[in-house]
Amino acid sequence: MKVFVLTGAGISAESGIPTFRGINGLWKGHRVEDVATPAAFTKNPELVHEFYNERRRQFLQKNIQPNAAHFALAEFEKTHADDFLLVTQNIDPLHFTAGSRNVLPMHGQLLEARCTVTGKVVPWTNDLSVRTADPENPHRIGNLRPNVVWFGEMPLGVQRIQEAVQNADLFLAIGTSAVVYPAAGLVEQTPANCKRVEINLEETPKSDAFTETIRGRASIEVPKFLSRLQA
Ligand code: BJW
Repeated sequence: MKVFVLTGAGISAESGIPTFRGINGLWKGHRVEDVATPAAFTKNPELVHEFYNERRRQFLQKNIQPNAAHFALAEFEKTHADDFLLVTQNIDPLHFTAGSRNVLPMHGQLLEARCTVTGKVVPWTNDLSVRTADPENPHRIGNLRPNVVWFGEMPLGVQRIQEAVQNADLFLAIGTSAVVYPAAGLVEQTPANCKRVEINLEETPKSDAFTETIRGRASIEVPKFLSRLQA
């Protein structure tokens, strides 16, 4: 069975990381759409750096840990290693911390920085600012940005994602609002005979495209669904 899993902010909500479009989905009065763009970074890089610095610091707090949904996916992968792809829109490290291996973070990772001149990506756990020096070229100042994908930028691994989704036997979407493309459109690219399952607290604009919708918390419903699948 070829398994394709797509995760969004909802899977990390119970680990203490706020979702984007929930009740507390605003950051200091800004919508994510107004901060997570190349134009916002050009216009006000300090504001954008501050947004990501706060989130990076949060990701590094000891109390931010994977929950039962992350762990259940990592365990499931062990028995489906060859036919399993976990595409996450999340920039947090929780799937990796939980032990998942075949993970494709399509919107990048916040614990990495990228040089805007060379494109080189390096692990990064400190704050960034317009005064940050590139550790490899200390004379280069202010060229590092968070290695994340903003609106209008190309998500990572799109070709691999499309190939996998077009061959999937099971497509499982967990905790994503299905409003941001191309992730939102993936369910519609699955083969006709693919089992398509959505796990979310709420209905989404794509719920009708699924063959099964499970309403509930990821930490409860993901382990339950995966153990039902293996039974
Ligand atoms: C729970 C739960 C619990 C809570 N248990 N559930 C087609 C149509 C219209 C527009 C476009 C289009 N194609 C492209 C666009 C433009 C744009 C776009 O989609 N705009 C829309 C807003 C309309 N897309 C892009 O620009 C993308 N690039 C692109 O398309 O390039 C061209 C291309 C062409 C062809 C092929 C391929 C590419 C780039 C998008 C980049 C998005 N970046 C962000 C920021 C990343 C960095 C950061 O984190 O700051 O990614 S935006 C933000 O939204 C972040 C997320 O990954 C993404 C999705 O959010 P997500 O994960 O769904 O979170 P929420 O908060 O929205 O939802 C949480 C859900 O969980 C809710 O449903 C809750 O109910 C649920 N939940 N607790 C279960 N405990």
